[in-house]
Amino acid sequence: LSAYELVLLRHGESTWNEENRFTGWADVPLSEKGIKEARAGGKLMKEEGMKFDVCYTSMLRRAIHTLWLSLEELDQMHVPINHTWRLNERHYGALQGLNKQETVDKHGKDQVLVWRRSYDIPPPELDETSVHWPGNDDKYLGVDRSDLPKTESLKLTESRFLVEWESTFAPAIKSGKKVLIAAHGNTLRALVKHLDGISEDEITGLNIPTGVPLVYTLDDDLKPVKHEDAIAPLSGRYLGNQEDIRNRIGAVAAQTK
Ligand code: DG2
Repeated sequence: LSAYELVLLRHGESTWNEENRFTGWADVPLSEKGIKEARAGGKLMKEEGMKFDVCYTSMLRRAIHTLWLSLEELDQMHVPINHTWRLNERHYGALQGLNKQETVDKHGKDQVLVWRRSYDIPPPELDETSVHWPGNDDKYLGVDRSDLPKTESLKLTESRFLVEWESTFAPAIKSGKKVLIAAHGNTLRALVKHLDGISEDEITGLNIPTGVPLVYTLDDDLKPVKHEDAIAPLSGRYLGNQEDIRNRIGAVAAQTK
């Protein structure tokens, strides 16, 4: 029986996570705390003796930098890194840059929860004159303009991410490569929803903490094998102090009180 392993890592805290602002495709750096979290994530993987053959990340510096720092801690900086916009965070549309709590004060907690966590309702769209429209960013010159979002629900994020899962990530895992994916809160929610077959209802309550490696064991069909330390509805296990991790998951949910 062959078992595959896949490690997922949300980037460390960004400056806009720290300021509690909707980020999406805005390319903000890690905060000081985020840099420490990224290094700590790398140390945890090193303690487990993990070795990687290939890494995938987004086009956004908070995920890329997190990957660099964790590979440095792992002493595996030679491992190839591939970037794809399909791992970019869910585009937060016209909410990008706004403070999450101020948005609650203006639109109400329920509306903001719909924008943050509903499965298929996207936040309000931005228009093509906005600095937040990816068509105005040279990083995405190689991407078909019709693929560039003006806003995205989790459902839309999942469908554009799955293209890369099917064409690249899943074949790499099945070829026996040890894969590390460094990405974002909502792209990783989309990924674990797909892996664990989490329902549209249940995914609304799922939050992913920054900088904590999440380790999946997958069977021949890339179906997850439930780990005894898994926090439901996930089958994978988070590395590190489990109580601390639960607190950090709660803090993500509490960003909009
Ligand atoms: C956060 C997630 O993305 O925010 O876009 O604001 O993972 O890149 O920091 P990340 C953002 P929430 O959906 O948890 O509000």
